[in-house]
Amino acid sequence: MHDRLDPIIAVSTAPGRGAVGVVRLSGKDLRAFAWALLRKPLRPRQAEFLKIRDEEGDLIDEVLFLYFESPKSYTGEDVIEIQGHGGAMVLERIVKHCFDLAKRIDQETNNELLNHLRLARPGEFSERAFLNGKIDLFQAEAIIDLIDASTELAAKSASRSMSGAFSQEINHLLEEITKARIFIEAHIDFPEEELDDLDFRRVDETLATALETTNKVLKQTKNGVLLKEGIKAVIAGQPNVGKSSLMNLLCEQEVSIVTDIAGTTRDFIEKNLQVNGVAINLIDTAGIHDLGEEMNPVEQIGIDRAWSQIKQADLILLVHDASQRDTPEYLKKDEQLMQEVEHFAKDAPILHIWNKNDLLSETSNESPFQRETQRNSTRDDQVFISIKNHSGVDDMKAKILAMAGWSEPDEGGLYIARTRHVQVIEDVRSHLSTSQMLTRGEHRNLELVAEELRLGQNRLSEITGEFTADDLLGEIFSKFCIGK
Ligand SMILES: Nc1nc2c(ncn2[C@@H]2O[C@H](COP(=O)(O)OP(=O)(O)OP(=O)(O)O)[C@@H](O)[C@H]2O)c(=O)[nH]1
Ligand SMILES: [Mg+2]
Repeated sequence: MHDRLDPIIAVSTAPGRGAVGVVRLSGKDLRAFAWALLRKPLRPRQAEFLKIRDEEGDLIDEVLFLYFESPKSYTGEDVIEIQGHGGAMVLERIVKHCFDLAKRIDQETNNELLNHLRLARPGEFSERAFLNGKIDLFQAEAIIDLIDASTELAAKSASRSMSGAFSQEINHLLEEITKARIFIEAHIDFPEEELDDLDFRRVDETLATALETTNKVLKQTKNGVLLKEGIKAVIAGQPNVGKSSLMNLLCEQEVSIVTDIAGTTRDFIEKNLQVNGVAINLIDTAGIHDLGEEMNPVEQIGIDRAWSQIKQADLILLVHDASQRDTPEYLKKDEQLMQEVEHFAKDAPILHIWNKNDLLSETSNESPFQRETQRNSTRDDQVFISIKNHSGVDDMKAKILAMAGWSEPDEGGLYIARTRHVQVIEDVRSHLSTSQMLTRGEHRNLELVAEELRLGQNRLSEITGEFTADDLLGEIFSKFCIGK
């Protein structure tokens, strides 16, 4: 366990060459240190030009020096930022000089604290900001998400989360739960004041409102996870149905080879793209079919790899050939493939994409499939397209996003979030539903309602970090970069 009182130091800029590099220090009281470095009166938040020299008096670097006085700093402690030239060696020498200086001050002035100066762990500056109440845990997580953001939408959403807007929504929900809890606990404490039906209806209404807010927050959180993590979507299907054509269409470039020869794609092909701002890791795979007698080892490896991709997918785009939908032999194989994919995909949803719709109009309008097409086009897990004619593409994209768990953001806006938050909010929802059940009918039990609400309240507080175990904190901040 690192001591939370130790002053810490780190190079805050990314390793490698750069015009400027930043060394950052944070500690409860860095005035003596800042004075020893600067040798003139401290003016918080004002840049000072400074020549840093080593113990022998040789110049290490010419830097800009900034001092932020506690509590008006990123960490809430005293913070010093030294902006030097961005080379690994020069920054390392500045850090070493700071250690030497701290030791000297400690010897000369008996400043015990400075003797404990040590290198910061990853994320330790932000951890201190959290521990000192400058930001909550959700905001701290958003900081690293902003740094990691790979799309513009993810970056925008992360900065919105960082600003505390989403924490406010969580706190609002927390207030609603607290309100219901106070009402109920008051009646448990004063049982002589019997609750009548009207009171129970009031509790029921409060819980219904809280549940409504929870569902809204859950939708936003799921969107937030998608923005942060993106999804892995695997294109699968029988040979020659248009999988690689779909890959190229979505990537808007020729990444996969397309020919009319069945078995064109052998190895899987991977590409990162965005659909309406959501990052998708899209994978084209070899057509799956039974190789039978004519065992081709290369194709077999390709098919095995397709299966291994399907097993890891978050979403499967199962492509079918609509023009063969009235061919019993094709249908039989398709049926079997669908069952196998469902089995291996586990929880990943499957979007059925019926391609080559253009070929249908050339056949009879009375085809049974044609009729089914009309009937099914509104189903959420089916879409009919023609890559050749570019028809049905927008509908397909919308369904891809919807199946990935994306809901069109309402006035609540977009925030970045993590799977941990979704799990928390799902648990809160289940505590609220149980509470609601326990206020209704014969099985009313106020003690149990109060307990469910307490559990829900504690669980929700984990998001902002009011109620978070130390090991979870350690895990969260360890994902940060050093110096942040
Ligand atoms: N008419 C028509 N032909 C299409 C359509 N989409 C793809 N094709 C054709 O279908 C053939 C197979 O396309 P691919 O994209 O290579 O199919 P695949 O599923 O990747 O095939 P394998 O890699 O062999 O499994 C090509 O000749 C495409 O031009 C479409 O919407 N309409
Ligand atoms: Mg292909």
